[in-house]
Amino acid sequence: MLLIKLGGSVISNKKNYRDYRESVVRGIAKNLPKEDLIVVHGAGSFGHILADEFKITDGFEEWKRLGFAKIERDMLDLNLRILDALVSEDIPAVSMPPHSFITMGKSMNLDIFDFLLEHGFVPLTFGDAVFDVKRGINILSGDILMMELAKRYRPDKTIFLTDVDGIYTGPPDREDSSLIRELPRHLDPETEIKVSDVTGGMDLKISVMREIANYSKVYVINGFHPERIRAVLNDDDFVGTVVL
Ligand code: ATP
Ligand code: IP8
Repeated sequence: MLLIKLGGSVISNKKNYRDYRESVVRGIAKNLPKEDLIVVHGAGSFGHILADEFKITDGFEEWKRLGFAKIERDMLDLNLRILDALVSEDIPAVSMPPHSFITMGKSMNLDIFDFLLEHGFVPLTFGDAVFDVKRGINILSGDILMMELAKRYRPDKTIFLTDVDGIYTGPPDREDSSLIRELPRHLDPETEIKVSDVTGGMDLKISVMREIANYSKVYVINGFHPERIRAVLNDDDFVGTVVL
């Protein structure tokens, strides 16, 4: 089985609200297997901009209600576009919007995924704005869904697509940063020096990837070069990072 996350930085331009990258997503869809597959996508500029503006992770307040509703609308819009790209490539994808079946603070019931997979469907889910037992509302990251799905299904391969070639020793646009080809999942002093300059969202993502590496072989590759998905699936040489 392949578990893949289409990162928000690939499917959208994160700087511009609702700026979708249609041809990129269609290119990715063409390179995906048609079965034994679970697809997760990020929110990119369809989710993060309003999530920050309405401080969704700080919990519910009345003034946030419309912002929350707009994020749900935008995420369903993004999800439908991705669903269309998959189905157009004859991938039998079925969408599972997290806000309709996951409440944060309760155990995550993913049983429905068993039914989909048993019947040969391809589950499609995404990072979403969801309800939360304690805070009322919150953000559930697609990376957390990746972790839960990897734990449950132990896919042979797990791929994260981002807008750069893989995990770098520091900010990818800095001249002294270099691509890390192999990242051990276990923390050891030598590797920690390598990734010591990784900041922000990527820092958290790396912990998730390391956790997933206990259940699956994890790859980080550039979604703007979708042929690299095939290379990973065929065990050919590829440009990117493997976490093992
Ligand atoms: P989302 O979480 O919205 O789905 P995503 O999965 O595509 O998005 P981001 O959170 O945007 O991922 O993280 C990818 C970004 O992290 C890249 O654009 C890259 O510039 C940045 N980044 C920062 N430090 C590093 C690093 N050391 N290695 C790789 N990328 C890094
Ligand atoms: O892009 C975040 O999911 P992610 C979801 O996978 C929202 O981190 C709505 C911001």
